[in-house]
Amino acid sequence: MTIEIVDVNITSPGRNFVTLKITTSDGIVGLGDATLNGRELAVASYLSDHVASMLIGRDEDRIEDTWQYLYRGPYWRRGPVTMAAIAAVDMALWDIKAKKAGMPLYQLLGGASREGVRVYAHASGTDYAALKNAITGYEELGYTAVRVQTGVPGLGQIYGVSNAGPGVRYDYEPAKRSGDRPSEETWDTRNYLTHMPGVFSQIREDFGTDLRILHDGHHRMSPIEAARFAKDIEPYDLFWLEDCTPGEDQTALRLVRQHSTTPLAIGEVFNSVFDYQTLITERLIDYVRSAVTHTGGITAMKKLLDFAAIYGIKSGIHGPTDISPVGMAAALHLDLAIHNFGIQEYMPHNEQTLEVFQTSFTFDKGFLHPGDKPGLGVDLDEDAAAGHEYTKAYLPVNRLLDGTVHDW
Ligand code: CS2
Ligand code: MG
Repeated sequence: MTIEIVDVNITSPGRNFVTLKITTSDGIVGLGDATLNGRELAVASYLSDHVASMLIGRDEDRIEDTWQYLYRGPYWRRGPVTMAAIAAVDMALWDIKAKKAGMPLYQLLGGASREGVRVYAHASGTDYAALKNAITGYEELGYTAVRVQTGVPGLGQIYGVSNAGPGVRYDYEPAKRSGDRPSEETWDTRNYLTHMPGVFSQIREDFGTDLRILHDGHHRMSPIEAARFAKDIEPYDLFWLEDCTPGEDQTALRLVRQHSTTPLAIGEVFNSVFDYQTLITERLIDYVRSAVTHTGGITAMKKLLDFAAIYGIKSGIHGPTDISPVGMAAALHLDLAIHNFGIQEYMPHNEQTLEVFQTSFTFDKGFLHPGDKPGLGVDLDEDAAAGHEYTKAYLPVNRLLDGTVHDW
């Protein structure tokens, strides 16, 4: 059998998603997530204009060869657009292979190493009262781990904080439909460094020591600021401090490690194992944060996580709402199968999205399972998808109080 049809689907049920659909000569369909928040059309074009035609007629079973063909063939290497496109093809071919085998993908990856996948939710609030309300809400839903983000005195809307009032879903969509220019937010690291340790102290006082607390620094601190912050929050026993510095400066983490045992997670903006080489071989991180969608797919992610396992480093796969349910399913199948699983991020998609993408996920007491349908276990309703037209949306640009552009 061979690859016969390659379609790129763009839909926007509340936010933009790009999905690759591959159909074999026997009519078997595979799906791959190609969503890159804010640059969706770049990946869609890479697939439509440069990849689709070269896949037609290829043997769909030759997943590794196709991966190498798409990685080495174009000559130009790596980058978020290229690796998201390769990831989509790879996910779709694994989806097809598992469907042909009549089993859920995790079985092809070595079978289940655990009964379920522990997930963490995004708890946020503009102030501590709203944050406490969100944490309480997620604990009542059965979550055992929450990421906590809160407003910082003196600053307006900042990263990761939902403005939803008490009693509503606590999530948020970071990409804003703001026309041709991104929205802008302001930031002050000093206010943040001063404010946050008290927030973690209050959370431990209100929720005790069992709850796994995660926090995302979102690339904003300098190495010495990150070292001070990781040291200051050490008493509050975080499960991880994420993206404390811009991750591409890999050796910056040496300074943080010298001052703190707070576990570190990095990598959601990475797209290749080479982005991690120093971080992993020097044990500068504890969790690998990449998304399957942004790192070349299941083939590449499994190799990356096996490399990390040699150094005692675990998975913490990226799973915000800008990873589609297809990309989330790929993560869950890997999470279930690998030995060095850490935790899985889970921002539940909205109802509109779940009408477009039908998943077989089940949630029970803080653990998620991808289900046992053959393949990834996700179906794409193209009629429902057609009802949600692409709308340009960008992630905000961040500026310091003096106007200097800063990491968002
Ligand atoms: C965040 C993401 O989930 C996270 O850890 O860093 O929500 C990130 O802001 C978005 O994926 C950007 O599109
Ligand atoms: Mg993050």
